[in-house]
Amino acid sequence: MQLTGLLSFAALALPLASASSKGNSSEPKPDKDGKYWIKTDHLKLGFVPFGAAVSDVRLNDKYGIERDVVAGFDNATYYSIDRQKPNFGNVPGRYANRIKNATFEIDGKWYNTSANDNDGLDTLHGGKDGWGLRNWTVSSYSDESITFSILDTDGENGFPGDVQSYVTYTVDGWDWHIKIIALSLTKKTPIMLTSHTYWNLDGFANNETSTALNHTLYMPYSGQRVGVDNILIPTGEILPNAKGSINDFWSEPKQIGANWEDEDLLGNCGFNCTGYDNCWTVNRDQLSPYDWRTTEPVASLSSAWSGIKLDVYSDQDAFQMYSCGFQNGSMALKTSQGIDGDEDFPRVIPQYGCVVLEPQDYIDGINHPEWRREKKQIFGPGDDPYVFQAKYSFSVVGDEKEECAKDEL
Ligand SMILES: *[C@@H]1O[C@H](CO)[C@@H](O)[C@H](O)[C@H]1NC(C)=O
Ligand SMILES: *[C@@H]1O[C@H](CO)[C@@H](O)[C@H](O)[C@H]1NC(C)=O
Ligand SMILES: *[C@@H]1O[C@H](CO)[C@@H](O)[C@H](O)[C@H]1NC(C)=O
Ligand SMILES: *[C@@H]1O[C@H](CO)[C@@H](O)[C@H](O)[C@H]1NC(C)=O
Ligand SMILES: *[C@@H]1O[C@H](CO)[C@@H](O)[C@H](O)[C@H]1NC(C)=O
Ligand SMILES: *[C@@H]1O[C@H](CO)[C@@H](O)[C@H](O)[C@H]1NC(C)=O
Ligand SMILES: *[C@@H]1O[C@H](CO)[C@@H](O)[C@H](O)[C@H]1NC(C)=O
Ligand SMILES: *[C@@H]1O[C@H](CO)[C@@H](O)[C@H](O)[C@H]1NC(C)=O
Ligand SMILES: CC(=O)N[C@H]1CO[C@H](CO)[C@@H](O)[C@@H]1O
Repeated sequence: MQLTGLLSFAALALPLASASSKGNSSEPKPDKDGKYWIKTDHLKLGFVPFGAAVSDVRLNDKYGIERDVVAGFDNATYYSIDRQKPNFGNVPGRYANRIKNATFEIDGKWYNTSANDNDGLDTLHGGKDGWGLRNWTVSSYSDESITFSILDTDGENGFPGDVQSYVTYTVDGWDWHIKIIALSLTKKTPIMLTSHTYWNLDGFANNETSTALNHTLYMPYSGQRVGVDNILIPTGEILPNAKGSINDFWSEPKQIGANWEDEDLLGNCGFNCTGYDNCWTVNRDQLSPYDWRTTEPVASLSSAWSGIKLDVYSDQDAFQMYSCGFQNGSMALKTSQGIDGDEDFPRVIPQYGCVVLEPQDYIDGINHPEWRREKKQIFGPGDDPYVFQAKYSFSVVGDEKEECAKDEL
């Protein structure tokens, strides 16, 4: 059984490792800050081994000014030093989001996982030593692509069996591609992964507002969401997002802050929390056959101030969005971000200053067998591997240079 698993994994890993043939992949070398960069003419992305995290996403805004649109730290070393562990840009694992009561059952056997959330009531992002908080290995690196790998062994954080995982990030023109593969080598285990990136499409340099509440979000396939209790544990209910309600981002694009005055928004993201930290389902089979790479994005986020727009294409069946309600100004911006010398805009991430977007599967599906997510979330030796794919496609709306070029034609 184990051999079959390894063989099928080797077959899968090969095309991964040679995903980008250009550039020099002989010796992975970070810059002086410990960051690994991949680039195109339009995008410059930085990565660190801690959590296999994206540290920087840089592109020009509509004025031609370079913006760094993700939260992160200035250097790789600080990711391990920082005490808040905000999961900036990382791959949480082996099971993203929450596990109710830090326990689950597979084939009649109960397992207890590291209870690192809500004062020990549940597991968050794989537990206290989850994948997002470990240094991954750089297993291949070129000018346009980087692959990180991790081996998570039997019993770590309470999960059964060895799991080997690879994440490959590739850039191409205006697109950032993410592919995550994980193979369960020895026992049946839950696996659910994502990319946990905090976005501010103004590079935290908007001189009219420091929040991201004016960013516009559209999730055309997300008419429903996973119901949660007041500590954000799924109740099992799949709830409707009626047209015009606070959680409706499907009927038309809407600013994140559009319903901020609505009293329903208090408690929508847990006890005494105003805003969003919710898992929307992605339902599109019934509309037409789709190709996740080319059919409409599952989510689009844009900011009129910078003109930067992000279209998220993904093969995942759910989508978490968090409006950064727990940020409180205690995280410093990177030197590449913010506004210098303006006391109205201190160089920190304010509450609601970012938007976290996480394509993933139905959260805590392992404790809701009635949702029938087992093929997507439980993997054993010899099974097909867990696969996550996404394409983050950028564009700049109202680019003055582009408009000029058009006028000249
Ligand atoms: C790749 O990098 C190594 C070490 O940095 C260097 O010796 C080698 O010449 C490079 N090869 C190419 C094709 O650039
Ligand atoms: C590393 O990054 C942290 C946080 O971004 C910063 O406070 C610190 O000064 C940096 N250290 C060095 C040596 O650059
Ligand atoms: C899991 O935790 C529960 C509650 O603390 C305990 O009763 C049970 O024995 C534990 N199971 C295992 C397999 O450790
Ligand atoms: C990750 O690697 C960095 C740099 O080598 C090191 O300082 C840090 O202690 C490591 N962190 C963990 C959690 O292993
Ligand atoms: C705000 O930023 C924009 C874009 O960089 C710039 O054009 C404008 O002059 C700035 N306004 C102020 C008041 O600094
Ligand atoms: C934010 O959006 C609202 C509604 O569209 C608009 O009235 C307001 O001027 C915008 N604020 C900023 C600072 O861009
Ligand atoms: C709810 O949050 C507000 C600040 O957002 C705080 O002032 C208040 O004390 C909190 N209430 C409770 C019951 O925790
Ligand atoms: C901000 O949040 C962090 C992390 O939860 C906490 O450690 C810190 O005490 C908070 N600071 C303030 C001023 O509330
Ligand atoms: C047995 C046990 O601890 N049950 C708890 C599981 O988690 C919910 C919250 O989501 C609690 O209400 C239960 O008490």
